[in-house]
Amino acid sequence: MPHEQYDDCWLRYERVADDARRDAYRRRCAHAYVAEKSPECSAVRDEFRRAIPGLLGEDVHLWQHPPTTAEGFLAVGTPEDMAMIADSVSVDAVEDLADGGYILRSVEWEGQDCLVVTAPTDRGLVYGTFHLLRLMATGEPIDDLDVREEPAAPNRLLNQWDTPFHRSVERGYGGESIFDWERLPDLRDRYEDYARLLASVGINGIVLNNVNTTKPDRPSASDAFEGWQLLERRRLEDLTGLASVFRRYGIRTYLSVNFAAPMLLGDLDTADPLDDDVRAWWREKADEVYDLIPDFGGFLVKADSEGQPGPYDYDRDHVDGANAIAQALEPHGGRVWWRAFVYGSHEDRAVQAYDTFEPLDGDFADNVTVQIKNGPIDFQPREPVSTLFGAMPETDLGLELQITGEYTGQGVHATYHLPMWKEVFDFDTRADGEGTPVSSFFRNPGEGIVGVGSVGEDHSWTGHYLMQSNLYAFGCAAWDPECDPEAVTREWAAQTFGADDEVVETVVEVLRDSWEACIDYETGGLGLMHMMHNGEEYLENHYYPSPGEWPGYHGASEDGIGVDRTSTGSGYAAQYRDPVAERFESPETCPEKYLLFFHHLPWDYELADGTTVVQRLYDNCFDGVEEVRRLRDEWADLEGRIDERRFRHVAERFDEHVAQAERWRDVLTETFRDYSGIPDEQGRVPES
Ligand code: GCV
Repeated sequence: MPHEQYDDCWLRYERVADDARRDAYRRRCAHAYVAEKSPECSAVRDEFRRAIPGLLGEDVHLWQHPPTTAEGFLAVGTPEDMAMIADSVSVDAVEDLADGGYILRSVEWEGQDCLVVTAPTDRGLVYGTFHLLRLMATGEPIDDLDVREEPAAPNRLLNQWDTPFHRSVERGYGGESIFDWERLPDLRDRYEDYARLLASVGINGIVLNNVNTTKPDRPSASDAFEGWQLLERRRLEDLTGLASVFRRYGIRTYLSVNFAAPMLLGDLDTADPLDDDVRAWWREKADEVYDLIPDFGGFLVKADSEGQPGPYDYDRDHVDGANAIAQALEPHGGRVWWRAFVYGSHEDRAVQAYDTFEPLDGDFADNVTVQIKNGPIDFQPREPVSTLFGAMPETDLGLELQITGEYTGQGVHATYHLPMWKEVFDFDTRADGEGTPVSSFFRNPGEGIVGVGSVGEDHSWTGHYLMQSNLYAFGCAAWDPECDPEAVTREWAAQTFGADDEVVETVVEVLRDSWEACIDYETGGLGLMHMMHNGEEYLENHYYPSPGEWPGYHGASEDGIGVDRTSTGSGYAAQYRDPVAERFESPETCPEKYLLFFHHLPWDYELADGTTVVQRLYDNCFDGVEEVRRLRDEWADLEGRIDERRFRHVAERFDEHVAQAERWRDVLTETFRDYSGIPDEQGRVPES
């Protein structure tokens, strides 16, 4: 049943239109046996109860015991749950699968058409179920299935930047937090629906609160509590029910913690990680957490970053800090995710994370993961990949991506991130042809891929119906970084907007082309970035153009533009391994898309096709706006083919998107014109 208060996103389960296809589904899935043994299995049963009536127009018959009957059916369980499963699938093949992996197979059993969903763990049964339902929701045949799937990255985590007790979400554009902290342990249906959305794309962990554990992002009516207080016993007790909701869907709960918690919550006068009392405090706290939430995942820490406390306060380093907390979690199998987002003490912030963390490689405890943003700056529309990937072979690493669109138009612009993430995954850290792209990392048990969340209380969850796609795509890319972006996008569009091919094709095209358009109008497309307004007003922050605030990031002067990050500048290029470093070091070989990130070049520097730098910047800014106009027109053509609510919402967003893209174009091109004194060849940029 559709929810009135909020959208069903891609789990709509609308009736399958094709009669023959529906009959085929009915033959194998109208009856089901799901092993009766775990919270995950009961979630699977609930999902069939929701999905089958929607897809087939009739209730699913769920057996209490393994059937012996003469009807086709669906069996969901591990091989030991049911003889039929063990007989249909090689037990060794199932046991070889990684946690989360599953097999889906169409089989004949006692003369009947049946289907098996099996896995070595119950979490895999949840994923296998969602895979099967996705096939049915997109009208795919299921009569000849032989699917074997397992995740590439063992940890696929969501980082909520929700600020507890303030109900807000930092950099969230979908309304206030869905988590009603004050009312916990009361649960809302929305929590379960969120867990379903996450599990349907393979996400297996959620950090419930913001990495900024002391700082609310904006004023709130409630000033009673702060995020770090989630570690108080009574708050932890309140969280147990929420953790159970996520557990049913194979999702472990994590918390962000404040490094100074022993002082904030305990009565210690230090948080020095080498102090015995501090270490004992963390041990006791970890024991308490696991006592209440036995499958708790661990702690995420932002330390010595943007005003948060950290080991530097005690002349210790990141290893000391991370390991002190890790030793407390270790007996419980918990893990510290320690962020590498540090800047402020180097003239070029790009070099700092590598300078700080690379020398520490090999010193972190086994249950520490160093969590690194995809690029060296901060989730800009396009950044070169962080130099830390491939530089810390002795350390478990996590890749942090941003699902929410902090710098890509927030809840207004339709900017799809999957093509950006693919560029990150495909980046070859050695360029030596030996297969070391970023997608080949994050395979160790302590490694993974992390997405900064985007959901809020809005009907659309993400503040923009089309931007639900970023959440979906994140899960798919974390599961399989080598995924085909076009296939993922089509799958999302078909589940979200139904089986109308024209709608699906248009949505796929709009999403595919949106990212490059954003790069063009927000940066000029040659590797510039970070030219946004840093206003005090929450909703203006990082949204409007304001290159004048950030001279160091674009390096514009009368003689040229760009930042010298070669050996004559900050030296960032040399942090890559050769031959990548060599390639970035010279403007002749540096890819055009990163050119001005690595080089300060004259305005009239000639690019490969003979166009000057300044002219290319003008052209790209104008092309970006044209592209957004084209995407808006494509969307407008869908009127009447999708429901009014979503059509209108996206159409209105597109009007604003075009207006804001024009604003970016005008501000940037005038800046380029003012510094360079060189007019646009086509006369589009007014003389000031
Ligand atoms: C959660 C940037 C963002 C902050 C964010 C920070 C981080 O500075 O603007 O909102 O804080 O990154 O990733 O820690």
